Amino acid sequence: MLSMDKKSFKKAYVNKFLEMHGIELKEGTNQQKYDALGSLVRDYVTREWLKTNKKYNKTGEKQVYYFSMEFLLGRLLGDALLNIGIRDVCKEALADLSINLEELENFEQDQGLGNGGLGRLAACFLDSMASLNIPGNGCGIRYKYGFFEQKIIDGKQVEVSDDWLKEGNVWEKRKAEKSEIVKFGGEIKVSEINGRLNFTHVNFEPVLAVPYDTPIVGYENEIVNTLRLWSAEAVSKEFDFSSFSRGDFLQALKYKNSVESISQVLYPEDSFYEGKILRLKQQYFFVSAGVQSIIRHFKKHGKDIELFDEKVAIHINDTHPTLAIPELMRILLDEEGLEWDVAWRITTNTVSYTNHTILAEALEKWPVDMFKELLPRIYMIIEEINERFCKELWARYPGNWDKIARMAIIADDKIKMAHLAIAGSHSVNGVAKLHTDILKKKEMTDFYYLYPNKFSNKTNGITHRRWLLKSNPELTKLIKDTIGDSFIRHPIDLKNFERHLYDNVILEQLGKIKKYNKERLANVILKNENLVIDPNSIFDVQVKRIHAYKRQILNCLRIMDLYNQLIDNPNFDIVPRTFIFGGKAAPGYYLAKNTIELINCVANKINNDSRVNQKIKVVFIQNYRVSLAEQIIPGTDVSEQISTTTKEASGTSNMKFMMNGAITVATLDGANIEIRDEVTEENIIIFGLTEDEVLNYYQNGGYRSSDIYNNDVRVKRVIDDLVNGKYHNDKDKFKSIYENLITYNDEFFVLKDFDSYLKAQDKVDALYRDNSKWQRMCGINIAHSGIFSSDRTIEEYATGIWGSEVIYKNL
Ligand code: 26W
Repeated sequence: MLSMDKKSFKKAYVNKFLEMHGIELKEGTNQQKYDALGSLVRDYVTREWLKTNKKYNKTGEKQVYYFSMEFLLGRLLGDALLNIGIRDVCKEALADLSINLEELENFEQDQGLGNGGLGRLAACFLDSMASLNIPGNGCGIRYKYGFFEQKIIDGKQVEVSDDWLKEGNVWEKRKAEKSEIVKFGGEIKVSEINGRLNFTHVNFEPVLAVPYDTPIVGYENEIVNTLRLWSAEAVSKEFDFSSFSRGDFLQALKYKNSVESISQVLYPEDSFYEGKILRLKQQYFFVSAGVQSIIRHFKKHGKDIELFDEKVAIHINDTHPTLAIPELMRILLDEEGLEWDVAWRITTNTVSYTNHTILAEALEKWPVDMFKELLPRIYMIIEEINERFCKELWARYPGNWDKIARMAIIADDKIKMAHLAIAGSHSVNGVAKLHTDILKKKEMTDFYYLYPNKFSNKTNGITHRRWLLKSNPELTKLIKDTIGDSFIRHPIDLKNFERHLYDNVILEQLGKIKKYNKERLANVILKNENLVIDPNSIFDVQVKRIHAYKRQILNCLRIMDLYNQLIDNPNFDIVPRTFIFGGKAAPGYYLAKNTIELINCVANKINNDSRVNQKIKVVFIQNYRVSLAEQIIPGTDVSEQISTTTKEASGTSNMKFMMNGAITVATLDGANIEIRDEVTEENIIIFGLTEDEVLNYYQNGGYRSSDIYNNDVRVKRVIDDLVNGKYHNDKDKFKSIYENLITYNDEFFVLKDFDSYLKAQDKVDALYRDNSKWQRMCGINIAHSGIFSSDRTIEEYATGIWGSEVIYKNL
């Protein structure tokens, strides 16, 4: 923890400002003030960063490298201030200078290099590794353009590119001297030298991978770890082009553009695999650069390559970085000259893999022809891995061709990345108990029987530092004042809060804090959406990617039904509610975009109908992202976690909401089940089909959505409302939703769960009327959220998978 008083901070800040901008503080813009503050804090962090690296080099501790296509960090200033322990000093010092810290923080662009759950999980994990003193590094891509910015125009999503670097980025440090060369295309020349095959890559296209390092600050422990993101550049003129002809000027320009496109933009799909060659290039690009730099660092410190797996763990975040396996093999075989079996032992001991989805359409399968041409040597190695793996299968299941074909890494001219990831790693995990069970008994069952010991569950978590301490300081203070601050280092201690939930003063304070946060959120909505909402109404929130399986449509149909009821019966007594939605649709995902439009049309109709708009309102907040989530979640009463059971691997926003005292309305899916187990049935509202029912329908059929349409008048009415012009002049506007639910038999059981969902919502209404009961439920959720801190998750990875030495020197 940095010790710093207000006076010296003020002095340092004023100096920094002057030095950077050459003008006086009072003449500066807020952007300039932010830049100076960021730069000052970065300087403080840099000192500890250097110290940490020195310490790691000295102790030679095992290093973990978390490989991920996505890191969804959000803003860094507030986090860094909190973690180095000077947030309060800084806030007060700035206030003396008439500067509001929170206002300045808004000038930081979100680092939005991820789509959703998987990318944000990677960010929470980095924070927990640093805070638990685990030598953990991130490895990914420095996309020039992050996840697109969403604008809603005439109710429709419009995508705008996210030029997040335009004002500069004080947090990153370009390390040109640590660049690596990544080779694409070309041919492999095979020769024999001293009885050993030798592979030489010729005529390849070289790409320069330049690392940009970002500090990841641990919580008050003087540890600063590194996130290394790679940027693709053309190799310099000095590069030896003997094996690669750049030809004329136009050729050179073409080469430059093609190289730079590699780290140009993040793919905005998070559930749909689209075998694009550029994505394959991205994957090999960062994985190759990452593995090369790990080996270079390892050897620089004079270590024996055969002990590599004792000192290095590489974790792959879903299958996207699976090429780390053949890339490590390539280096160990071709550059280090190891025998296959030794290289394979080292590789599999080093690599571990997490699966994040069972959606079949998200599985990566690269076409052999495309792959071979782009990565000839890597393909040869995968072929060899496949051959040896199939031999192992043959020995185990002689004659069972079906099984072997099903499990092979290469089949039907495709490379199945999940199979390669399982065969080439020592550990495979799912992200919640239910998800892991489904992997074992369905999706990966053949592999589970082959390698039962490789499989384990690691339920996701969230960093309570960002999602409680930073985003909800008022609640944090109440908890601290009530149970002390041990929960900050041991989030499980939040349990001590439960004892106090029979104290009316505490309940009242909980209510006051929620109200305050709702007022703040109402202001954000007023500012961003120009809509007035009532902080006395229930804030009912569903914010996440828009996807059929997450069932925003179920939520929307329920609102349409409520609207019908209120019109039919003006005396219908409900607690006023504000329905808040947010989330982005993949640009090519028509149904998801249509869903956004429906929500906006329903909002427009309801909000302008004076018969109901004092009781219900609907808001779609544009451009949902990490920094907005931090403002929405503390001000939420009801958290909507309503995915079709079995489809949501875990979910993590469910954990953020509970930690901030919201009541969850949930299906028994993903981590919702574990939340229920923690808080008990009385403190969560569960509805919908069970796992067995869903799996049974998928396996044996028997569900007909039209039967429900014909038999439930409320369902019939809202479905008809989709296509009768009620919400849009163009009656065909929401035809895709109608067809999805009726013509195509409602793959995600929206209509099947409709009745049960309405009952769940009635329960919310009834419970909310009993204020102290409601506050107590909220308190119980907070008290039981500690287990969902990513510190718990990371401890499980560290001890169960990575073999890191977990040292809690600050406890
Ligand atoms: C190939 C395109 C693509 C890109 C990303 C397919 C799939 C993905 C991710 C695996 C999708 C994702 O973010 N999954 C989410 O991961 C979270 C963290 O484990 C879970 O909490 C969510 O339930 C899961 O949907």
